[in-house]
Amino acid sequence: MKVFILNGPNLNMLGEREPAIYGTDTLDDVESMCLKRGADLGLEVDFRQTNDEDELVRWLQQAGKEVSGVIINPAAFTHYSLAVRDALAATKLPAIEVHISNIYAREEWRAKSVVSGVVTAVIAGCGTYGYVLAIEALAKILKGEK
Ligand code: CA2
Repeated sequence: MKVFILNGPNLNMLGEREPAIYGTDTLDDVESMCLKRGADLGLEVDFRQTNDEDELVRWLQQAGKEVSGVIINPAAFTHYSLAVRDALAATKLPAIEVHISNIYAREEWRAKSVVSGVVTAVIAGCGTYGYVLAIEALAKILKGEK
């Protein structure tokens, strides 16, 4: 079974700046961790990052046709992109929203996600380990063990 792990803007800078908030793992480290855990659980993980809203929407449209589930860290798009929300909702797939930081314990504007209302579950504040938790949860959901 194939799943997408999609990452939004600036997450390519992970590990390079703001370690106090986002930790020291790079996005390549996170990808390796996800591919390994996915393989353990029988999931083929396609891990992607973009700074471009249009590209993220196109990947979500592709997801609806090609994969069984989606894990998404929409990054700043979380807080305002109705295009990402609509595209995610249109997939009709199980989806898990991941945030490395606890968006509810930071600036007030970060506590609002326009995406959370169309996902199966949200994981926030577990650092990059949140991606592993999301893979484990998605694997269970896809096996019907929710
Ligand atoms: O906590 C998260 O995972 C976020 O989705 C990360 C986004 C932020 O806009 C959300 O509110 C919460 C920011 C991604 C930018 O990541 C950087 C990483 C290192 C250095 C600079 C930015």
